[in-house]
Amino acid sequence: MKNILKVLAILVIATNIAIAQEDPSTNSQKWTSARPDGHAPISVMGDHTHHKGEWMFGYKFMNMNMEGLQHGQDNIKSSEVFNSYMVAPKKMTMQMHMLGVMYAPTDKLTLMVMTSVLDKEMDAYTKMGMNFTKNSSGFSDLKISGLYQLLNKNRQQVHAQLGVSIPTGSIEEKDVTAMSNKMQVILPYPMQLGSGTLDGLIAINYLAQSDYLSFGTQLKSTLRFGENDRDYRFGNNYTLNSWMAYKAASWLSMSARVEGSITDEISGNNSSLNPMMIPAANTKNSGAKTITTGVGINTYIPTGSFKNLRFGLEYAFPVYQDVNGIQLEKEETITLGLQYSFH
Ligand SMILES: [Cu+2]
Repeated sequence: MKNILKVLAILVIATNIAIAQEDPSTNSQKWTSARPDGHAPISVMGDHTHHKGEWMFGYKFMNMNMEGLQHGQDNIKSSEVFNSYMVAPKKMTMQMHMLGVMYAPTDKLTLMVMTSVLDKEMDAYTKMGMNFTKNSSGFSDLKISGLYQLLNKNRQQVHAQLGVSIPTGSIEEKDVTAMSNKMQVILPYPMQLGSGTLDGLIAINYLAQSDYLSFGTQLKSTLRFGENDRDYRFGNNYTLNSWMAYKAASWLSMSARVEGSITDEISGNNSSLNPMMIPAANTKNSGAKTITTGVGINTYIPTGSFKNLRFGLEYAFPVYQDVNGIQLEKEETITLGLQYSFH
């Protein structure tokens, strides 16, 4: 993990030097979003701001896969799970449809609202080898944020995000399992759709660009307070996300991204869940430290009647994961999205 952080630090410094040296005559210019890499890789949220009076509508689709078992940093066999639990998870997929609206009442302030629909599926099996599938789907939490521009000069921008996540997502998702005698029972923590708590979102972004390169970094945290109606609270999350992009044409850029993320353990517990049933029903098997990398493309229409229409695609995969207790292992995440902005 240390080596990866070192590589990341060197990349950050090298890009900044490259950007600073490339064209000194443009140093007085402002940072601009009017280019394909004017937006971050499509998986990143809150990476850009808008000009006064500008609207943006966006749709993103994310597909995340998890498969195989992990204990801390190590892969384990199901027999290790069955020593302590009745059921072992096999794989889980999460699909997310996100709809977002952005509006800038001033050049300094951009407002952002995002709602999403989740579709989760977990395959698991009992010690006796009986396979079964659990599903949950519906709206997740509603996120409302303000993005405030703190600096925009020398082709660099700094902006902060302050927001709230309103618990519109259900924490009462139920399904029939192999162990529930055909009854609907409450599903484990990762299968729920919302946090059930009012959460704070806070982030700071730094963006820089030159004629052909751009760089961005975002430090973000999701801070959760209190306890939900089921007497628990998901762990806080802290993320450092950095990306670089190369503008290959006026309409196309290619990006690379590295994200370090820490999620704390769940506190409290839902007393309707049996913590001996499946690892995901036990709060000690929650939270992780991960490093994820991603490669992607952005396209942008710079002129004509579809001006400011964007498409982005990113493929991301973990290069390091250290989970608390026993959890499913993260595999790839694919994100794609369309964004359209207008005055
Ligand atoms: Cu936008």
